Amino acid sequence: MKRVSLTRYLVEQQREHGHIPPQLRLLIEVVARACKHIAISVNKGALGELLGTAHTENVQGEVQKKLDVISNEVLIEANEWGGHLAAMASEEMDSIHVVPNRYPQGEYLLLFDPLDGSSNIDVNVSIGTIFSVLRKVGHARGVSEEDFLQPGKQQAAAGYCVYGPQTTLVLTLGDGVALFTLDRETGSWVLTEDQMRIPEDTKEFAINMSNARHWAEPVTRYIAECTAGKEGPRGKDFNMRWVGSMVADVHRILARGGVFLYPWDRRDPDKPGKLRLMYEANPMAFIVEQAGGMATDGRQRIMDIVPTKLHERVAVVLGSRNEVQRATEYHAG
Ligand code: AHM
Ligand code: MG
Repeated sequence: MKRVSLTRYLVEQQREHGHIPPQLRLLIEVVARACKHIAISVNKGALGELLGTAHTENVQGEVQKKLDVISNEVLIEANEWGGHLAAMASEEMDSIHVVPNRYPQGEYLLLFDPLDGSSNIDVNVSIGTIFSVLRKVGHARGVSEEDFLQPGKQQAAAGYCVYGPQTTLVLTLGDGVALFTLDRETGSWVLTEDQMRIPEDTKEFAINMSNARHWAEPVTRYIAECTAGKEGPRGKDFNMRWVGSMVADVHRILARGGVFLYPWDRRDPDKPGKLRLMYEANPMAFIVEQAGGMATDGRQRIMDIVPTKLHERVAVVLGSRNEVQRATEYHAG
């Protein structure tokens, strides 16, 4: 079997389709390398004294874990000197990180959730890194938060890494979705699946059921119909899975279908949802759509939303097309 490394995949994509500028290729390779680094730290766990809290809070008021902070630093350090970026933004940083003057400025903007699924870090359950790539539009010198406020449909690339039983990288450059698995013996990312497709129908849903009493009516109705099973209006039994790490839940959906919901709820009615639009929902929506699935906030396509701030939150319904469509129609009604 021909082994295709990430580097070879990118070179061949460039030759065949000519849509990967050198700076974007470098960006993807650098992020993938940083993820290997993060994977090593995640693996060490208690042996590296890397578990537990960092005793700090991020801009969203969440207590940071040591590995949240380390992963953020790894991504910043890996990406700031290569000349491919103008600036970065992260779940773990209040404001944007502009590439320092001592390095050349590139044309891309990188956003990331350095370690998604923080509550699972200390319990040895799959966690991951999510990233989104935008172009810096306009040629004005300097870069500000405004430059980041682009709808998700303008993403040049998106991906995530799962640190689980296997370390995997899922990537889209806007031409389908490819899966790479880290070969720990050679240290290289090997293409293990190309053009991934999400089945249009599913019998599996993912939602945090403990919030059921706070949901809005359309979500209550949708889930009630799923749990009513064969005897209910859907006429089939549904299964439920909730890892609590979006990367792992989305990856399962990419692999075998399903629907993931993190809806608005009454616990904090002023927040549109829990998940963050720019570095969680948008990159996942791009991947899911590229695999034939669908992603909405219950009303509109996630990638059409024009962000008004960096850390904006959003409700999320994504996965198998027919289920997302149904849940979204319930909201419209
Ligand atoms: P994080 O970025 O701080 O880890 O939070 C996001 C996570 C998602 O990975 C996951 O889907 C969700 O929060 C789980 O939330 P809950 O603990 O409410 O089930
Ligand atoms: Mg997250």
